[in-house]
Amino acid sequence: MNLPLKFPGLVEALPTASPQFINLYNESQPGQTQSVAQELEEGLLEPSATISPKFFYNELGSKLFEAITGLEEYYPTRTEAAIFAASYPQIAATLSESGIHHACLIDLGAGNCAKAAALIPHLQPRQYVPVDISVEFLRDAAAQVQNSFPALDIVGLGMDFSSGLVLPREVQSQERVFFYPGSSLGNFHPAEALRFLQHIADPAQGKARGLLLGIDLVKDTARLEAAYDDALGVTAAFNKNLLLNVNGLLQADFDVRQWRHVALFNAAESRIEMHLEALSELTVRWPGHARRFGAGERIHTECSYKYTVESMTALLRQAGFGQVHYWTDPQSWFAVFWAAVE
Ligand code: AVI
Repeated sequence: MNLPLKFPGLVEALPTASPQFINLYNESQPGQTQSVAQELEEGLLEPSATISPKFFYNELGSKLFEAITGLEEYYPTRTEAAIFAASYPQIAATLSESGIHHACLIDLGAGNCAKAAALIPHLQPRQYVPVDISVEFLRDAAAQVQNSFPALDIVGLGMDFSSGLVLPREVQSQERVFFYPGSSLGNFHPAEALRFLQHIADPAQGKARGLLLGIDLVKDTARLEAAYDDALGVTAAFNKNLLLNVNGLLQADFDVRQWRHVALFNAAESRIEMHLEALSELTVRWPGHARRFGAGERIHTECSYKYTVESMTALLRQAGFGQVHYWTDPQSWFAVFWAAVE
């Protein structure tokens, strides 16, 4: 997962050659023009207040997200895992038929590296590059991958790739295969998703052979909404914890007891929206500013776009990818795509 904003830019190497870790986070990355406080303040002062979902993932938020992935209602994680488990041989064969051998596997939002660790025996990459906003988070995970695959060259990268994906020269320049599971692309607005995909497919980059992508599919509204509003209230806690994180980052005085979790499927936009709704009229203060919220007024905290096989195929083609293959589960709830760069 993309984790919080707490690690200064530095380049560190462990005593052993692999895994090595490179932290590019907080260095001047494309698009990083504002401070965290400015970004939060701007969103809160908009007529319809917003907070970026990247602020979900402080330490507690990351734990809450992990808990979400184990919930009965949150089908995407286990459904994607089942698709991979059933399809590894075909996925490996598809890549091999495209002439891809000993790839450099670039794992976007690698988190605990578990999904890639299951893929590695099938793809047999020469290099594995887990990328996450927190290089600290990657350390233990990458060390475990290294234990399981001692000969594999591992380069952990700390970077916020949502604002640009410029890879350092330590990353193998040929046969790059991007791995973006978990439907995280769905948290981008479609125009941003297109830009992100275009960047990966861009022949001017010249290095990518393709993208292995996991994406959640459109389905009935009740199932979608239950996945984002579970009976135990874990997703509600995940959403409200955003306010605690903002209190820390902005020295604001949000009181989580004054807010209600709202999750709804916006069919016209094909997205789940998460909001926090003020239970009564209230004012939130932070140094130099205040924002009044009326009773029932909302802060928009997340969009999770749901695609069809057709709409995702069209987006991949529009982004410049060539051949597109996909695998899905028996209920067509989730899909794994292989999009080749030709
Ligand atoms: C990380 N991302 C793909 C999750 C999703 O389903 O959009 C984040 C999440 N938000 C609430 N539950 C899970």
